Amino acid sequence: MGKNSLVFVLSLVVAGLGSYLIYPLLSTPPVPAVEEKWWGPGEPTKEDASVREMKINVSENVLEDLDHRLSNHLPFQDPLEDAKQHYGMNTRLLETIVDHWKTKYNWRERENFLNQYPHFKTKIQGLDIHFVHVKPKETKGLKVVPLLLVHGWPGSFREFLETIPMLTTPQLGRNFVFEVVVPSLPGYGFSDAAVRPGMNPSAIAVIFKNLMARLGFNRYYIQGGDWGSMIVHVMSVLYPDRILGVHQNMCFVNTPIANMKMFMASVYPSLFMKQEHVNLIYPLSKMYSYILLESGYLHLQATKPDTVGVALRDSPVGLAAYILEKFTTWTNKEWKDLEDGGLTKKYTLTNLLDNVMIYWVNRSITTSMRLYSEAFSSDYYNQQWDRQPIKDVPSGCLRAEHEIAFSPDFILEEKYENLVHLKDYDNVGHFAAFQEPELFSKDVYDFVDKVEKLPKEKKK
Ligand SMILES: *[C@@H]1O[C@H](CO)[C@@H](O)[C@H](O)[C@H]1NC(C)=O
Ligand SMILES: CC(=O)N[C@H]1CO[C@H](CO)[C@@H](O)[C@@H]1O
Repeated sequence: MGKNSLVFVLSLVVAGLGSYLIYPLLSTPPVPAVEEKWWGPGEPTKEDASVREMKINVSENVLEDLDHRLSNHLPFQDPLEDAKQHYGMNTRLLETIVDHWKTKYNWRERENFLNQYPHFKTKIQGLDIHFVHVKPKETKGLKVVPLLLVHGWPGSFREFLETIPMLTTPQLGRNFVFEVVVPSLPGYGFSDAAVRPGMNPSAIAVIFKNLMARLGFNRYYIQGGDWGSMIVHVMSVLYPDRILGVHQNMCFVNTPIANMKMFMASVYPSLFMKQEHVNLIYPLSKMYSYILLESGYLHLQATKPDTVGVALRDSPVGLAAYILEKFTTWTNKEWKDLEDGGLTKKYTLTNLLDNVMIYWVNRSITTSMRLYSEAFSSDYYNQQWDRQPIKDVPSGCLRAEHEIAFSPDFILEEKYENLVHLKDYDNVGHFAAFQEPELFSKDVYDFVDKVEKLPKEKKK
């Protein structure tokens, strides 16, 4: 064989091998089949399908025990000089939080606050699932639009409560109003936890589809951030005929092709995106070192949730430090440089402690953290949900400046094939609904408005 034909054959081999390797990355894998499993103890039984009203009413014992633990915790380790929040939550800040908890925070009052919304439980696939369900006050001449709001970790249904009055009250210039359903994820807050492995985001998607069906909703909108955004993504892929539109804060694409594109775009980023977005993700080394710095908890929870859970279930001050540290760093990247962690700039300590209490009163931190282990299991990973685009379901993204993961427009297009709404917000972080209830509600209204006005063939 001559030299030229050798080169030719070699090029063929390389091209063949290259496309063999790349092709599977370019094509969309089939939608994984998701079974309707039984997650409760024992064998599946015929289920009580009733929807029961419930009031949050924590027993006196739990509150006395909490008081005792708050008053008798061991002295905290002094922070290093000038450490701010760079070594984790600063214990001076924690002192302030615990002092507020002991002297100003009144759980019975907070129960009244939480109970102003109607709470329910219903049995689904062996688990008692808790949710808040609020109908609009006034509906004359308006279309009532069902909306499922899905929280993540370390949040709870609490994050959405301030948005409910706006979402369920008619707004000037809108011809629709929402009827909202806000569940606690299985293993979170007041929902039961699975007793066997496998409660991953797609399993939760099935449960929430069944919850909505139980309430008589077969066509509805869905919204989610954090794990909620993964769950609503899966719902949109599995149930496109039920989902009228999907709105996410934390729209994020994590496919091999998207990552390659991000890498290639780094050569000349301003060719691919607006300057303000360039600063958010480039240089990539800055973005990756941020991810490394802030994702230790994720690795821990994805591998040994039960070990760290022992300590967090035993110590309310430890639990508060662990949870509220995230409300500092994830709300604003710069708050790590503040002595007081910035928390009261966007939240009140009382509201933040409601969220901690929702983890404490039912000791749900361990079961909540297990979601990471299930979502990072090889079983779940092999289903490759990240690579499933949302095809026809109209999609909307609230893109916050301080979100923990940022995907620029040219990357989002890959996953959201019918993206009808994309809006950037400065000075907003990961917990958009909790942090900015008005802005958040308005963005959801704007999104649904756009979808409702779409020509028929673009709608679901
Ligand atoms: C909570 O439970 C206690 C004791 O069972 C009862 O006396 C009280 O009325 C309940 N409160 C609410 C708000 O249901
Ligand atoms: C799942 C679970 O343990 N739920 C309990 C959590 O706390 C509330 C309030 O005390 C109880 O009513 C639930 O039964």
